[in-house]
Amino acid sequence: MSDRRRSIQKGYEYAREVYADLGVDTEQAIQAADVIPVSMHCWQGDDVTGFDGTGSLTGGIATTGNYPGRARNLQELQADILAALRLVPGRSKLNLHASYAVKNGRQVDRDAYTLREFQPWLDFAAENGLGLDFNPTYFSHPMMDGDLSLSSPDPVKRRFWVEHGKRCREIAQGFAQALEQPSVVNFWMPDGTKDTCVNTVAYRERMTRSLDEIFADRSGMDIAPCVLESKLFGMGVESFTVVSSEYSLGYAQSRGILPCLDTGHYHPTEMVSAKLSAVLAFHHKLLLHISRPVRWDSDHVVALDDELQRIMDEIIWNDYQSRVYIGLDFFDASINRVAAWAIGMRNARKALLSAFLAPAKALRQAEEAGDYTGRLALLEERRTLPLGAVWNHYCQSKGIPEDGAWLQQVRDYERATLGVRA
Ligand code: RNT
Ligand code: ZN
Repeated sequence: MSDRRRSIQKGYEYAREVYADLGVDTEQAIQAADVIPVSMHCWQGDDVTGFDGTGSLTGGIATTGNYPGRARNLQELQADILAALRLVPGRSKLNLHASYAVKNGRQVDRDAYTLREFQPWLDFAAENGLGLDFNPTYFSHPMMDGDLSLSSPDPVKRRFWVEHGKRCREIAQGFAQALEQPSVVNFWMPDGTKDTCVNTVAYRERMTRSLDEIFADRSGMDIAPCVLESKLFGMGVESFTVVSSEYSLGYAQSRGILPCLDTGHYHPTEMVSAKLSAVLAFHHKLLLHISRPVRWDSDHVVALDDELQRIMDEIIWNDYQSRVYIGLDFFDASINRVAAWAIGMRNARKALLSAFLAPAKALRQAEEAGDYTGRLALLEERRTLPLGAVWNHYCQSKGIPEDGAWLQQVRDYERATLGVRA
């Protein structure tokens, strides 16, 4: 046995005792965390460029940085996704955007896509034991009306995008049937205005009519649940966003679909972790887009910060596992993109593991007894429990490189593969 292996084992033995003293079984925690699906977004690998669009990113979102090695085609993107997933323990799904359609020279546009354009992705998912989630792409396309899609005053453009939404539902249903697991379809549209909008009602009425058409057919909602993602603002769309938080919550509730909460889509002091039990008091399920906003919706790589931990604590401590779909959504082009994926995914999984390892029972007992002093003391001590020792043991037991070991694999991959992309 290598020295490193031995020291991870020793660390784990110590950690197991520490957690046992708090009434927590580390093996059970590992098992429970391992089976929770986390959906990895495909768009970190190519800076949200996709294969079918104008090549430039629109819709008020942006990637910054020009780190070498961006994936430029299906083969490169799939290879990079696998390189990242080799560094992530637990059950993963892949979250695709419609702009990653594989047309192979066919003249077919987004309003007419079928499963055929996504067959290579479906094969890839099946071969690698991945679930698939899906997103219509309402940006980077000539049929966008500036930053308007489903709320555009132009009926031809609106029609095109309504049809796109319907096609995406059909495709996701195909994914779900083939992979025998749900495929979540997330609708995000950048629709809004740069400057003060004086007829906000007209935009919202058009949006509602378009969405109602897309969701009129209720079949397949169980295997391909539909979700509406809200937003506060985008670049060039600063003053008015049609699908704001209130709109998305109200629409989803009244129409029997789900809301999506993206952690970057609120005012800077508003926390998604604080919204989960409020939203789930009235909605059956929701989708999370976990990102990291730095001063604005900057989509930095997900860090293991207080907010990520609070989100996972809320999910796990409240037994919301089956009611919250967890997806990641960030795009950083300033660092190695495979490493960006690995860091974000490993952090999401670490926070999940930490939520299961936390002395939740003791914390609740303190709270119920009115012992807020004890609650705070334990919450603070929880921060320095030996999570890393359990994590490294978990990684090792799954054949995934532990902390300190995975980055070398990325560097090797960079030297052999990313670095030779001209
Ligand atoms: C944009 C939304 C949306 C996108 C992806 C690419 O602000 O967060 O989810 O990031 O669909
Ligand atoms: Zn998002």
